[in-house]
Amino acid sequence: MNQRFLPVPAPGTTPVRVMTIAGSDSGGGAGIQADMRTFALLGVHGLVAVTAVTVQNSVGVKGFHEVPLDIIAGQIEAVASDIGLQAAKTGMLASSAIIDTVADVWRGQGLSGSVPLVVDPVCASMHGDPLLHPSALDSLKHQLFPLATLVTPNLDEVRLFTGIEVVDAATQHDAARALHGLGPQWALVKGGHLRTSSHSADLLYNGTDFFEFDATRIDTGHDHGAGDTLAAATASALAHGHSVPDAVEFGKRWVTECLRAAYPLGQGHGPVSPLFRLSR
Ligand code: PXL
Repeated sequence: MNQRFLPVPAPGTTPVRVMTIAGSDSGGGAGIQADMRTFALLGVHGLVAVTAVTVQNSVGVKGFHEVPLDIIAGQIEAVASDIGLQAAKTGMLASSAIIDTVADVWRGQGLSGSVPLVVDPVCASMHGDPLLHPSALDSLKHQLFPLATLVTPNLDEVRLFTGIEVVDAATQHDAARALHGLGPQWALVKGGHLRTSSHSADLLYNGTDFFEFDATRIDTGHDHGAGDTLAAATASALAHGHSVPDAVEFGKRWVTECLRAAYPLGQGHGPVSPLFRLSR
């Protein structure tokens, strides 16, 4: 799929809808805010289920408040039963109880198997601040991964879920097999953090075939929200009916452009930026 953008809806027509089930970032660069930026600039309508409200800036996450379970379930049910959606992605889910709730509602609303679900298994911020209780790893693995069309862990998350330390192409393949064994239809092992090796491609696997995506490494100190943006753009392409390999290729191209356009913000790490799409 050699496409930079998705079809833009004509004014007054209802766009394709994509839901994010994720945490809010007060700094506006990651989480729900990153997803909504990408959704808007790709011309899809973003739907939101807020799971947690983080208190953070460019330097770190100072804390977070979890949204009550009935409100999380209610948000998903309200929009699924009325507005409808063509894809969804999950980000920060914070706790085992929230993960179980999201999985229950996903099945209960009949979305499982009919609406593509990208699970970005967010465990910590780029500063290393925890965004998921360690006790919730098992819930992600056992409740949500089996419902996922695609899981998109980074290498730290790969280690937490599979115990595999990815150091080269061989261990990256092992990790993709192990992740796929946890139940998602597709597993993407992002090589972006493999800084010690010349090998940094992303590897996608569906139990039969491997697809490799070359990484154009953009060296920027401002990559806050990169994982969220990749997952949001991939989900948007899935919502338009693209295959998983095509959607991942599209998402990678999009996040690479957003990394190129990343900007400084505050005293710490700035966000990747889909705002480049607005320049003519
Ligand atoms: O980029 C991962 C992420 C996801 N969601 C929220 C975050 C972060 C990183 O800080 O704050 C709410």
